[in-house]
Amino acid sequence: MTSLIVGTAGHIDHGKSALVRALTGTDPDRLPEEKRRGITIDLGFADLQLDNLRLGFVDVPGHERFIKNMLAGAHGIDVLALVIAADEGVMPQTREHFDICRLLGVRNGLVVITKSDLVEPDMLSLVETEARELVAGSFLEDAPVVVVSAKTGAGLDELKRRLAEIGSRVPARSSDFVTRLPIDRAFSMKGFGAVVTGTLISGKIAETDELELLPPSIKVRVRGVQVHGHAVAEAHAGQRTAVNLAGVDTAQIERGMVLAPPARLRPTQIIDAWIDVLPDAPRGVRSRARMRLHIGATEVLGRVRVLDEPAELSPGSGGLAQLRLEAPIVALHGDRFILRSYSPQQTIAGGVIVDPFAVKHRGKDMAQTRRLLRTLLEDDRAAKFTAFVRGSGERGLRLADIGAATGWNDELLASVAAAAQASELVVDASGVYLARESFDRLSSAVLDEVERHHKREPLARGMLRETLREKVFTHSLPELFGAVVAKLETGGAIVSEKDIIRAGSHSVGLSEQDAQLSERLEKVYREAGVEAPTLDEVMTRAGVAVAQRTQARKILQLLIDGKKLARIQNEMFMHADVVESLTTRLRAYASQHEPERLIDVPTFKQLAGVSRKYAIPLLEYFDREQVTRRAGDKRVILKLIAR
Ligand SMILES: Nc1nc2c(ncn2[C@@H]2O[C@H](COP(=O)(O)OP(=O)(O)OP(=O)(O)O)[C@@H](O)[C@H]2O)c(=O)[nH]1
Ligand SMILES: [Mg+2]
Repeated sequence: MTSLIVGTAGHIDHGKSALVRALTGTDPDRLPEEKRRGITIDLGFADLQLDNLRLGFVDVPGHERFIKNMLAGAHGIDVLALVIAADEGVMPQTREHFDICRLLGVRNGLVVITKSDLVEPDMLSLVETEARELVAGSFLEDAPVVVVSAKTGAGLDELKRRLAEIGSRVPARSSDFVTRLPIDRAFSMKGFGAVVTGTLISGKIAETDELELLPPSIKVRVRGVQVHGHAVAEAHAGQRTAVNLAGVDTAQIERGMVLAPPARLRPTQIIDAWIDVLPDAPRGVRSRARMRLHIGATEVLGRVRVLDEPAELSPGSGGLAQLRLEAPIVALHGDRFILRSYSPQQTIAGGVIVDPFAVKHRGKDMAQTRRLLRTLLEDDRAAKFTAFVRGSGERGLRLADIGAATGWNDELLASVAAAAQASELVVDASGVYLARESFDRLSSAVLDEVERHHKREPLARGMLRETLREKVFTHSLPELFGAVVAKLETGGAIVSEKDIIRAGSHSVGLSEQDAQLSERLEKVYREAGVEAPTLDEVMTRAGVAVAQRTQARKILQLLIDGKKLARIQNEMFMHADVVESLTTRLRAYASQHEPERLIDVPTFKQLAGVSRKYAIPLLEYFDREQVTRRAGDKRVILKLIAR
């Protein structure tokens, strides 16, 4: 069974609703005001079964004032029924509706000349000629023109035959996209709560599904699904769908919001797009002009900034532009939209979303921006993926970011990512996709930064990881820091030790004078043994002049970094050889006191030959180094564990 959406379009009073009723038996005009005034105000719905084909009708108002409502229904159309009354012929909204359907990318349909009972045959052929002229060069160029009367029923059987024929040729909706239902109606039903309806443009919705209502981003649960007034286990793409929702109040739901799987799609307010201005538009599209954007079932105000030169798109021309919206919407790459002027309200242009999560572009990057956006307009998905990633610069993109921009489902995302990586333009850095050139730029920025640090601080071991991250990676996704550093480490360009990063080639080079100073300092500590001197004493014993002390402290740090000195406590240092011989003595003592391996403080003082002043800090040092472990007022001497 194939489900398709048939949309009516045409001038006011041309018989659209009467036609839908004659075909389906359902009057699409449901509002009391519609019945009273005899015009359609808002969208109406009906359905028709033709053998294996299930047609969902979306009937739109012809009145110029209700074009906004017409647009909310026109976005999901598979098959257009362009209705022209035989007694009036082509009228302004015949043209405007047809323009809209063309700009929205409708690909199938036919022309229906209604009210045939009201005119003579030669009038009919005149209207038919007029209709042919209107659709010349469009997707309806070779479409059937069917003449009917809703009043007498003439031509209705032929119309059904034609609809079935067209329906059999419409390709199935792509299954590459995640579920999306733009909401065109929300109401509450006693005992059920919130119900929303819309054309399910991709994916499926089943009972108990968890979904998200966007833009407000509210988690909801599906309590029930209906298609054409009947409860179903699951609704499919291409069906008029009603969903009963738990987790939300009807008052929170507005036409134009979207149902999608949780955490997949994201609202946006800055969009890069391609715009085509209608050849007979009353004006062009200028930068900074305030306009109405109609997309899916929503309307939003915003300003346009033309990205191409010149900064105005004249009637009949097309170009890249940025849309800055006054409220968030859900839009995906490839979505079609309509632009209408703010006042008077006229249809000016249509377009396609290129990058739904755009940034404000800087003039100097404009050429590159335009190149990437043009690549995104082509069909090659791997090239699109690469363009999205390159467009993100040094920030990088996660797969979920590309999913939110395109609506591609997991399988498609994975296969396109693989294809894009094969091109070698894209690097997968710990789940963040980054353009090769950005990866290289970040890598050389790291090397430059580290080198600069070594130049500035030749006696320092290297640079703090955090400082490096702050200097180079402020605009990148957090995973990138580790990924770039790891890559540079593997190549040997840098070495990272705990919280310090240094160049692979960096060794602290000492001048002749500093080397002598270093030796003198080391000698002082070696000779002091366990009687660790204060820093002042060290300076005096090593003969360091007051003016030299800052330098001497740096050299002390190098001795610590190089593990020549051990920090016992604060500024109490001992030579590493001294500590090591103490460790050896401790272990020898332990092996004579198996299996307890216990030692108390007085015994340790004796063994080490130190006073209490040094004994306690030393024992605490050994605890930290896991040579000993405190057990009451004694210590267990731990066994040496081979690493
Ligand atoms: N004689 C005759 N009258 C028709 C026919 N179809 C519609 N009408 C009449 O034309 C008027 C308008 O018909 P609708 O179906 O409401 O027109 P519409 O295109 O839906 O109008 P809007 O929705 O307001 O744009 C009504 O009075 C209908 O009864 C037809 O085939 N023959
Ligand atoms: Mg109507």
